[in-house]
Amino acid sequence: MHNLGHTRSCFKPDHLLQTPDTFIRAPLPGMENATAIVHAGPAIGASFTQYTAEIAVGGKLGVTALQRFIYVLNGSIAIGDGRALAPGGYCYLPPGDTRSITALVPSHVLVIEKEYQPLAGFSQPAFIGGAESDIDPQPLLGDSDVQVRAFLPASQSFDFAVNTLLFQPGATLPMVEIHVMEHGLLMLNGGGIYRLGDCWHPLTAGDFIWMRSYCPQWFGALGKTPAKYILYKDWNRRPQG
Ligand code: UGY
Ligand code: MN
Repeated sequence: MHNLGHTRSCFKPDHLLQTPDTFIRAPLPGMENATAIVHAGPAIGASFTQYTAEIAVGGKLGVTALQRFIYVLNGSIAIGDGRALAPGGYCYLPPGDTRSITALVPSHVLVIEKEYQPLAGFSQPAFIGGAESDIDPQPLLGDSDVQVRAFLPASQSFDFAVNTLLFQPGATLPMVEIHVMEHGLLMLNGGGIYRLGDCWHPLTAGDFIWMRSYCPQWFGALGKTPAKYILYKDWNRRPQG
C-alpha cells in the first residue's frame, strides 16, 4: 500500500534520521558495478562522509585520497591481494592507499571516509584489518549490559573512532550525552528509542542517524533481542569549526 507520504525519516538542524524507505542509490566516482547510499557528508555539515556501498560480484569501490574505514555488513570482499573479509570484518586504509576493494559475492559494506588531520609527534596510521569477533568488549561506564567494541587502536595517530555498541534488551545509555564530537550511526540489529535533540525516534535495524556536535542523545533498547549499532566519532584532535 502507498504510504501517503509518511516516513520516519527526519532532517533537523542537529540530526538526520534516514530510514531505508527513503534511501536513494547512485554510483560514486571510481566505483565499478557498485552503487552508494550516501548517509552523511559535507552537504549536511558533516566533517566526514559515510555511505553504504552495494557491490555486485567482481564490483569495486575504487581508490580515494581520503583515509577510509570499511565494515562488511553482508557478503564477502577482498582487500587487495590480502584476505577476504566476511560480515563483521573491517579494515582501515590510510590516505591514498591503492589496495583494491572487490566483492567476491554480492556485498553491502559500510564506508567512512575522512580527510586525515595530522598531529605533531604522531605518524600517519598504517593499514589494519580484522574481525569484530576478535575484539574484546568493554562495559560502557561499568554497565556490562552495554558492550563496546573499538575497531581502531587507542593511538593518537587516529583522528576518528569507530565502535559497536551492543545493548541487552532494556539497557540504555547511562545519561543524555551532549558533546562536541559528531556521530554517524548505523543500526545493525534490534531496535529501541533514540532521543535526538527534542525528538524521540523509534529506531530499527537498517536505520542511519547523523548527529551534529552537541546534539543531545540518548538510547534505550526495546524488544526481546539485543540492539546493536556501529558508531563513528571524531577523536583525538582539538575541536575545530
Ligand atoms: O561514545 C559515544 O559518544 C557514545 N556513547 N554515543 C552514543 O552512543 N550516542
Ligand atoms: Mn555520543
